[in-house]
Amino acid sequence: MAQFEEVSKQSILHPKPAGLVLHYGTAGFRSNSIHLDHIMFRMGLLAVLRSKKTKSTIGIMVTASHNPEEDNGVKLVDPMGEMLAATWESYATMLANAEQEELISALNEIIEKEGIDKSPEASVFVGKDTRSSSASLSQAVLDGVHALGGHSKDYGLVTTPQLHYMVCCKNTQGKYGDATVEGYYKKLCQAFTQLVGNASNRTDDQKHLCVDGANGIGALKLREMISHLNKGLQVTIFNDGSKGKLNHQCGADFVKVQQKTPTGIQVNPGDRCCSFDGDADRIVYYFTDSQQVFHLLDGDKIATLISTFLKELLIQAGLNLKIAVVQTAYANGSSTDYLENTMNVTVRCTKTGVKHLHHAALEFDVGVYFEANGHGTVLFSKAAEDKIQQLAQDSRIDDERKRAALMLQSTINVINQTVGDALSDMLLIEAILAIKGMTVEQWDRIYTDLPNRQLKVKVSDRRVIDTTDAERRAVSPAGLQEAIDQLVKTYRKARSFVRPSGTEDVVRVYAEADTQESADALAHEVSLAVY
Ligand code: 16G
Ligand code: ZN
Repeated sequence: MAQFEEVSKQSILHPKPAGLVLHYGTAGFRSNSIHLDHIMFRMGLLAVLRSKKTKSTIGIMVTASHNPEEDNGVKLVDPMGEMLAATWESYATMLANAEQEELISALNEIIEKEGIDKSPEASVFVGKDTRSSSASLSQAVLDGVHALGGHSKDYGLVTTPQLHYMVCCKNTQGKYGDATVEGYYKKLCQAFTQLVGNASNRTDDQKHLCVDGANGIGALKLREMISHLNKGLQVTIFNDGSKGKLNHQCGADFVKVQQKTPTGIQVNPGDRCCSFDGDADRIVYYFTDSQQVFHLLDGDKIATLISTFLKELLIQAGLNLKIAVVQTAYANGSSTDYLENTMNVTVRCTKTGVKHLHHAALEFDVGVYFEANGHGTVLFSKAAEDKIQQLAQDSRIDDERKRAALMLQSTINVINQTVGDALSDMLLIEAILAIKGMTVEQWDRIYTDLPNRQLKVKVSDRRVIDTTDAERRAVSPAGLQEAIDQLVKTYRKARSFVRPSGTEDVVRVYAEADTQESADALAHEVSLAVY
């Protein structure tokens, strides 16, 4: 490619520190922002190749999600708005770690292996979060795209799920919606308004929600979205970035891990609250009761609420569609038990990481997937969407079926099927609570979480731990699983597993049992067995 000269020239402006090695992990590259300039430039290059290969628009998001403000990161978005294909993750790692003088041959290697035709135009959508490093890092991405002759569209400050949405809209020629932030708000808000039209006599109290924006992009975008809602939702935004630091003692990850209210939020007992994470692809709900006890409604509770709602609608509509919930090993045992034995819903367990859940959810007509940490969405198969569409337009059916079909149709429109989306999930949850006339306390009482504990263990090499059965059992090192089994046996309703983290240099330990003391003790004992 004649462009290679330009790449060589430009790459000198984005030099790789010799010897630095980074990996494209579960959620792309993530590190302290000072190490990332060359990575960004090179991901711009890679996105151009991916775009030529798929003959589609590719997305690049500059964010480090719930990590501290000093960190940053980058992930690529594939044509339908999904995560980058696994084979390309290894190209990303290879390209990122090529020393300066090896860069062109690394590009050539990818072109050859993938048989990339150089002639198609390349198109790349770029977005960034509110971190102070994001502006210059996203410029480095754009430099990479342009150096290899690609076209770019810079969306500037957007949430991660908004960028996924734009990519999908563009590649489906607008069938999924308009590839603009305005189009995103219009689609979601219209569907929300239609849904809550089914809720009779909502009081102002029921319309009110407190949102912790993690001092990030979610707060900014929520404020924009609210203006499209015609007062259908009354939101008080805390941690909107005007004072506090991004993700510092706030946000969905903090609330989930610490199991407490974030700082910077003033609420009364019973107030319905939720927290976004730093790029607004996760959401968790919570409230404090009159005894000042904190109650968390995490991804499992959200999945239960949504799947119950959808199952009821499918029955009312008389539609025979297969619905399933996809979870990970972190799902609370009570949620799995409730879904399988009370709701009679199929439950699947996959490895941690959005792409695994997403993939499994695609196997069903209606696949609801959520990680306990609050990342999740609902996927409707093409066949399911068509059936719902047809029924909603059928003039011969009775009112109850019609109402259910229309609500299913609005649910399809309010949910961002490309990836977990805090803004979109929030609208769906708020609509369901309104339609069911349900308070956050009633939602919480659907089932009671088993007490649980998560710990991190630092070991010299976390990769010696290998797991199977969706990370629920360790196959190496020898003897570890047997030791865990023995420990679990000594507690009631207990379960525990260990897995190497995909994002940090630690081993994670999870334990649950009938009391908090037991869960804490079991987690501690298992972490000793890991050493
Ligand atoms: C990443 C994943 C998230 C997962 C987490 C686990 C994506 C977009 N994000 O943030 O789904 O829960 O990693 O981290 O896939 P861990 O491997 O360090 O426990
Ligand atoms: Zn995130």
